[in-house]
Amino acid sequence: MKVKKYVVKNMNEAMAKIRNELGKDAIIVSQRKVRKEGIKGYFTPKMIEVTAALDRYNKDNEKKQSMDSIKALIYNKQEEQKRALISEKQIDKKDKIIENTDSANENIIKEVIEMKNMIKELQSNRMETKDENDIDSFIDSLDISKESKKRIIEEILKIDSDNDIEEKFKISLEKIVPEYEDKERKIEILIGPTGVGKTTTIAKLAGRKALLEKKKVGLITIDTYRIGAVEQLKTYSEIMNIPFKVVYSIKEMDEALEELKDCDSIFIDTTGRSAKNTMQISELRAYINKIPNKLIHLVISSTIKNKDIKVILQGYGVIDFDSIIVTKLDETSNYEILIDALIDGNKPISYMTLGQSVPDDIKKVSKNFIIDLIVGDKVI
Ligand SMILES: Nc1nc2c(ncn2[C@@H]2O[C@H](COP(=O)(O)OP(=O)(O)O)[C@@H](O)[C@H]2O)c(=O)[nH]1
Ligand SMILES: [Mg+2]
Repeated sequence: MKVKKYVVKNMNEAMAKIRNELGKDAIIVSQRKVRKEGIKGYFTPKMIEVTAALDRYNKDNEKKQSMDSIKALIYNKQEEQKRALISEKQIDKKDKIIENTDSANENIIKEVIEMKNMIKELQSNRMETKDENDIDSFIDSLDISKESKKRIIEEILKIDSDNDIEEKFKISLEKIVPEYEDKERKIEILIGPTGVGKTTTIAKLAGRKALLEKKKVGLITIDTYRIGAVEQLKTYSEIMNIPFKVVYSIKEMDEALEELKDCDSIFIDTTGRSAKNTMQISELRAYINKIPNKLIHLVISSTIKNKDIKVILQGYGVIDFDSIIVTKLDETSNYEILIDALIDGNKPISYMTLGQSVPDDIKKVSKNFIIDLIVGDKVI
């Protein structure tokens, strides 16, 4: 801490001097009107005495250095006081700077100001450390992948506010969670691993379109591998009385789409593929590439582990899907898995499914809904 007094005619002069001598980081500690010393002082306008300080304390210093600087400060002050006692009051006529020439009282005031600032600085350093510990233990408590933790910490550190860690977490999610923009496309395709709920979700989406929106809906399945898979969707199509086509080859896809051309909406169900089997995924991609005017949703289950989510999203990453549908949220209360899905997938979540009931247990979700769910402001 460097403190200097300036006796000047006006504040402009003071600012120029402070800037020149102490630099732009100096702060003004006090200012008061004074007279020049001696008889002359009564015949000249009052001057301003400005005290400015420059905090030279380096935030990055270790504790030892801060202790050293306090020791040095105290030593300097003691020396200063000794000098002050034996020296005459003087004004340096050249630049009107009074340095180390004030009374012992003024030195004490100066010292108190410096010590106060020093304590403030040490306190704020301690708070920063406490804050960092808070962030670490909070992030550690989240059941998410290492990469997701890193990403959230990055966002939290960008936040320049006094909010508590939970609020900072929420603010960071605002940056991470994208909003799903509903693109009206005639064809919607669901892809994803086996058993996550693709067929059930197709039935829900088709049912809502047909029953609630009164649209003409068609269903196609290319899931001809699993025994019973065709029957499952066929049963739904019969209950809802909507046309249903089974496609066994890429060529048949064109024909099925042609036959359903009068429909407002067509939903296509696919076979569950292992995300690790690149051959199977490439085959699926070949089917999908043939389909025009489409929206692709990747279906994942909220009941799987974080590391599996990563594998699925990486494996399916070769297909340019538009959104993620998260199923079976009724079976878990770990909504943190949504963070991994969003960060690993880098795609918005469009729907969540919350049970086996067709067509009721599905919900289109907004960014705010997802954030509230993750931070615990909402339960489902
Ligand atoms: N609890 C619960 N079960 C679901 C949900 N969605 C689907 N399922 C069940 O998950 C199982 C697999 O669903 P299915 O649609 O056949 O999955 P697919 O293999 O991806 O087509 C079935 O027993 C469904 O009833 C859901 O949101 N919640
Ligand atoms: Mg299925």
